[in-house]
Amino acid sequence: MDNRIIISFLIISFLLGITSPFRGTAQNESTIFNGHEYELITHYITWAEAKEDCEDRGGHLVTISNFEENEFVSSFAAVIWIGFTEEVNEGSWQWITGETITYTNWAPGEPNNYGGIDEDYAEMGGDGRWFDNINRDSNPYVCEWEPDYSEDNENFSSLAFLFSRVFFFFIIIILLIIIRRRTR
Ligand SMILES: [Ca+2]
Ligand SMILES: [Ca+2]
Ligand SMILES: [Ca+2]
Repeated sequence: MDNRIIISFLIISFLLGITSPFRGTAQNESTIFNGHEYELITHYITWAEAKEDCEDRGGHLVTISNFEENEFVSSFAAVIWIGFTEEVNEGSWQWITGETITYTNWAPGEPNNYGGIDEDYAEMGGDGRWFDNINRDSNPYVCEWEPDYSEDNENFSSLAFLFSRVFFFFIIIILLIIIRRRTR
């Protein structure tokens, strides 16, 4: 009787181990392009809030390296925030990831600090053209996950998963030995 309870407990522990919380956070509804993951988040919030939300999700507000990436990202929505800003130094636009600027696609006359108001945050229009704007809660946004990041995360997860399996296996063997000795 006691042994049956203990064995049932061991089986349940083992099954729980299969779903142990070691796997990386899966991204729902994300799309992969050139090895990077992208997801449109349809909250209409400020650029700064969008930046923070993407970081909370383990990625960053989207950065654009070339025409192809720009075309791909512009297909997500009519207007989105992108991770380009000159908030640190007026006149010196930078990607939030610190990556080198290899491509820009400003609309004619932009960036323009429209109406004499200091606009420091870039948004992409549906045609893929960029505009500077103020930090207002006006746009959805696209988060991006770098390929190296997700690979490291997966490798770590599968390693942790393997260790958790081996750990459970040894615990069960040890407990079974204890049970056998007691019942003799
Ligand atoms: Ca990018
Ligand atoms: Ca500005
Ligand atoms: Ca502008």
